[in-house]
Amino acid sequence: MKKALITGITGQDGSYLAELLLQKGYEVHGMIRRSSSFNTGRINHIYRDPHEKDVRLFLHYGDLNDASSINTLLRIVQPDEIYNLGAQSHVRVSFDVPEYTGEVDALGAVRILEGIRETGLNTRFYQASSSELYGKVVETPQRESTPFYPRSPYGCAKAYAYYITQNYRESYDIYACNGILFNHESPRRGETFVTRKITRAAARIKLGLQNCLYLGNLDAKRDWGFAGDYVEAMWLMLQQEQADDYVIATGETYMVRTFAEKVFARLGMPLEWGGSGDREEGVDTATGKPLIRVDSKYFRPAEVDLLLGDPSKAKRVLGWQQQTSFDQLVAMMTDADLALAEREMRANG
Ligand code: NDP
Ligand code: GDR
Repeated sequence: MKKALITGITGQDGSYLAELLLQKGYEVHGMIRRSSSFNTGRINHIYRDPHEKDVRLFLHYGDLNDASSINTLLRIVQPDEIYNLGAQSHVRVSFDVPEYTGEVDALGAVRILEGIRETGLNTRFYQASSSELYGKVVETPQRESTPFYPRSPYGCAKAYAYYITQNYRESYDIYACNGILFNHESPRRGETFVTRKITRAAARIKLGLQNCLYLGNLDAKRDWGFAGDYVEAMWLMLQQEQADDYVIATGETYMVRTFAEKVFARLGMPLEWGGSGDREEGVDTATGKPLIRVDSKYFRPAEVDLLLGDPSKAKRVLGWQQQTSFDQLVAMMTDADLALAEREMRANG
């Protein structure tokens, strides 16, 4: 039975990847952080008491900032594959906590790679690299050969992790891959990322639980896919003869405002746009009520205006194919958040 270790197992991607690896018959070990309230909500449905029979999912306390916890985990688990998904993953927040973001997102990766090198384990390593590496537009669509121009402390930290992963591959012959993943979303997406923030608020507005949604830059363009499709690509990268780096994307890009329009339209509240800049509003065409307003506090000191990825290498070499379209993603997330808002309303009486 193959053993995998996942950092960031409690996050969006970690939960989908753990499901996938369990389905494939792996023994799955996840690093979790101690927190004062439960942070395992995304994996509770697959977790079983380790005293039961045939349990294949095990959770261990640790932290990417704590090399000794990483080394202990490597020694006791001896994983065949490590997926390094743990990160301070919010770009806007990285401007508030730049040093911490570097510790976790940049040095976290080298702590694991050093652990692999030191223990001499024959472990394959996946690094969660990001389209934020591309940052300011140099060329589109962005592909493996496109130069990097990160625009945030998060992007800079991920650039270090990207290069150190390549460096350990070349220096020590470690099977180490970078998945350069473009934005991917799901009903399990953190609630402060823009897609989920929109679907959650729109559903609550629909049910009268909230009046208005405040957003930042409506004109940013993103290449949004479904997280469930993208974790398959992570696994495929570690099953090849040679380690390499791959872009995973849909090849389509949409503005934040388009995502919002589609969500509100699906809920029967088609929007029209009025005002401009900080005063721009998304107005309900039926009632004339502003449902979206712009708040400049959500603008970033430096923005990534346009992401559009070219996944042709992953298609050609890995045989990876996206399964979920943009419209299906919008529908899936909107419907899930409507159901959640309905539960919230029932709970409130
Ligand atoms: P999430 O924010 O949902 O999950 C991040 C995970 O990292 C959580 O499990 C979190 O734990 C954990 N974590 C945070 N800090 C530490 C730490 N110091 N030590 C150990 N674990 C830590 O992110 P996603 O699932 O969306 O993304 C997964 C990875 O992929 C991240 O590295 C992200 O930067 C990268 N990425 C994501 C993309 C996307 O569009 N989703 C695109 C490209 C890259 P806790 O639950 O306790 O907070
Ligand atoms: P991103 O995702 O920064 O691309 O990073 P996010 O959803 O946070 O922002 C996408 C775009 O939407 C604009 N935006 C807003 N964003 C947020 N969060 N909140 C708002 O209110 C808002 N209004 C407009 C942003 O300015 C931005 O242009 C995600 C993360 O998952 C990273 O970890 C990952 O590496 C990249 O995707 C690829």
